[in-house]
Amino acid sequence: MQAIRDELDRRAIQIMRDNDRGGYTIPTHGLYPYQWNWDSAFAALGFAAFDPARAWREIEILFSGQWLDGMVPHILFHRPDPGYFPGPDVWQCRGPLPSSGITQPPVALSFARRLYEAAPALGEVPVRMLFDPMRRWIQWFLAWRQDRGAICIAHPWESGRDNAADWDRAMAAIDPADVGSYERRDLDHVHAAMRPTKDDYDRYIWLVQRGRRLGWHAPSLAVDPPFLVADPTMTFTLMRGVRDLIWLGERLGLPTAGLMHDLAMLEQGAETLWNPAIGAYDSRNVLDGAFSGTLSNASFLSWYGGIDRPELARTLEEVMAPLPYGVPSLALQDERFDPRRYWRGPVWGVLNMLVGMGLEEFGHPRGAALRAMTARLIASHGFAEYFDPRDGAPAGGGSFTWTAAVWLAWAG
Ligand code: 9WN
Repeated sequence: MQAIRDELDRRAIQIMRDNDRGGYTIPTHGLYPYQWNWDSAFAALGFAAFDPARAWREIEILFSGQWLDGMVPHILFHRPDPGYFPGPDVWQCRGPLPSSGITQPPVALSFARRLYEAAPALGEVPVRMLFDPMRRWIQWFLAWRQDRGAICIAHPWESGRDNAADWDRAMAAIDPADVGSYERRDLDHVHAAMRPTKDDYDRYIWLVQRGRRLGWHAPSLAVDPPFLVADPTMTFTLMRGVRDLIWLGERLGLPTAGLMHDLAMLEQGAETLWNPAIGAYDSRNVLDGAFSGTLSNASFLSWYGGIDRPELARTLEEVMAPLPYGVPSLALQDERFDPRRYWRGPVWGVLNMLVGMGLEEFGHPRGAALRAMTARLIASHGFAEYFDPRDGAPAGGGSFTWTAAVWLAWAG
């Protein structure tokens, strides 16, 4: 058993090294050749297991792309690569580095605390350096992505759960007739049945074209937004990030004024995402006020955010019961469940980890069970991007950084 573990450790470390581009890590060769925001944060946790200084470098480079208004982009295009669409020429953003014009779930805030806790002497300087940039990112979320205290996405890619069923109705309200022609590159790497559809992509690109037309200027983008959905992923990862930043500030004597108030607001915001009809947290379309009625893996992030909810534990039991490898991106019971299509059914190591870590912190036995299931999944099916939740068949890209990181930081 120990020999198998050691071999998996070795393979995970090798994947992280192969995907290292010198200070930042790509998610996987070919399909995703740039630095992605939340992937990088997971990468940092993976590096922390064998190279803590390299772990901090990952986060520092991520923040080197922060915009003047505080946003930390979802992709940093350090070196042009024609293998990914849409690249920097399509986004046309004007941050300090070529980047996309939207953000991603701010797990980097919380993982900075984990890195610090693992090696306080090494972490003190980076935390002091990153503290104000981290606060400014939080303020950006509250200024430009907040509705009734919940945190919203202005593009499905912001949630990190691109084609989740959560956005179906909100996406259907967009008419992308004038999107023009474009060439997808993802289908060169992964079978179309495992990726978002053309209808999805037309809308993704149409939203990028709108942002570009408005110069990615936050106040202009906020006028009559065509897509705005309050999302449990964003709300709970930011809530957790604020808690962890308060912890770091108190530990190092850095200014935390205002953060307690932000936290209280996010806790109220989370209440607006509780959908009694499904007994779980749900996405809420800000434009028409309607819940999406979707049991996703993000529905169970409240423990990670710091909120325990007994009714939610019961719903989690029902969602996990029929499946062997953890929390699916869409419940099997949902008629839209599609076991290989990306965020519409497959199980993802990263989401299993966030849900599981939260449960473990509250002492729920399901947390340890989820960790064991994730370990079994990776040990038997490798370091894929995501997996079929029924039999664990690997799907999407292979040799994936965040799956390696989940093994090193949590499951293994
Ligand atoms: C768009 C890199 C990213 C992840 C997202 C995942 C996927 C991109 C894509 O890959 O999104 O951002 O092109 O499909 O949905 O969570 O960060 O791994």
